[in-house]
Amino acid sequence: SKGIPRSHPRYWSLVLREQLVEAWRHGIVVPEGLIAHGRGECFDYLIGEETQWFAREAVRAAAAALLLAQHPVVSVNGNAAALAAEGLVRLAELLDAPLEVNLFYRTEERARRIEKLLRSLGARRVLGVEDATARIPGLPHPRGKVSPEGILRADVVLVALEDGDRTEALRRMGKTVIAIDLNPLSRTARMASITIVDNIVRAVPLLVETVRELKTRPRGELEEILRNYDNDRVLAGALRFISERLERLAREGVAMDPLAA
Ligand code: PTJ
Repeated sequence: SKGIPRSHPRYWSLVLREQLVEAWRHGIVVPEGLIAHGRGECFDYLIGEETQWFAREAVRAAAAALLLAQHPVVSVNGNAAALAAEGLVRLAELLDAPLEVNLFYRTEERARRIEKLLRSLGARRVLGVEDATARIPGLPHPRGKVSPEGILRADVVLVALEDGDRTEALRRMGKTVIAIDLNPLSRTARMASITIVDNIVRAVPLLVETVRELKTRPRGELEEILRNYDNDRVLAGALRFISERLERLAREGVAMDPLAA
C-alpha cells in the first residue's frame, strides 16, 4: 500500500486501515465503520492476530451449515465490502447463493456502490439494493429492510461485523446465523448460532477454502460436523484462550529493550 513501508512491524494492520479509509473515501464504509474496526483490532491483538482453534472449528461448522442450507445468503455491509469483497463473492459463487447488501446505516446510494463493487468482482446475484421491499420484524425501518428473495426467506445467513440487534431478530425468525466477529463478548457473537471469532480478512479466505474442501462430502458427514458443533464451547474457548494468553504474557514479560534487538 502507498506510503506504508513493508518493513514496518505493524505493516498489515496499517494496510487494513488504509483499505478502510480508502473505502470510506469511495462511499462504501461509514465513519462509524472505522470506529468499529478499531474495536475489532483490539480483540485481534488479544487473540494474537492469528486464526485460533476456536475459529477453525466454527469455520468448519459454518461451511457445513452453508453447504446443507436450502437458501443460504451472504450478507454484505460496508466494512465487509471494504475488507473481504472478493472472498465473499467467491464464497457465494461456490455455494450458488446470492449476496445481499444489508446495511446498518442504510442509504440507497451506498447500497448501490457496494453492489457495483461486488459486480465488478464477478458477483452474479446481488440482492438488497433495488429489491429491499421486505422487513425484518421488530427492527426500525432502514435497518430492517431486506430482499424477499434473500435474507427474508433464507434458512442460513452469514453476517460479518454485524450489530447484535439484527442478529437477534434473525435468530427470532428461526434462521441459522453465522457471524464473523472478533469480539467474543459482543451481542452478535453471543446471539449467533455459529460464531467465528477471527478477523474477517483471515476468516473469509479460510471459509472459502473449507467450503471447497467439504463441497464433495456426503450430506451425512456435513450433518455430523454440525451435530458435534457447540457454539458455547467455542465462545468459552475464545475467552479462555485470551485470558490464558494474557496470564502467560504477564508471567513471561512483554517489555522490549530497543537496544537488545
Ligand atoms: O456498513 P453498515 O452501515 O452496515 O455498518 C457497519 C458497522 C460495522 C459500522 C455496523 O454493523 C456496526 O456498528 O457494527 P458494531 O455494532 O460496531 O459491531 C461490529 C463488530 O465487529 C464488533 O464487535 C467488532 O469487534 C467486530 N469487528 C471489527 N472489525 C473486525 C471485526 N470482526 C472481524 N473482523 C474485523 N476486521
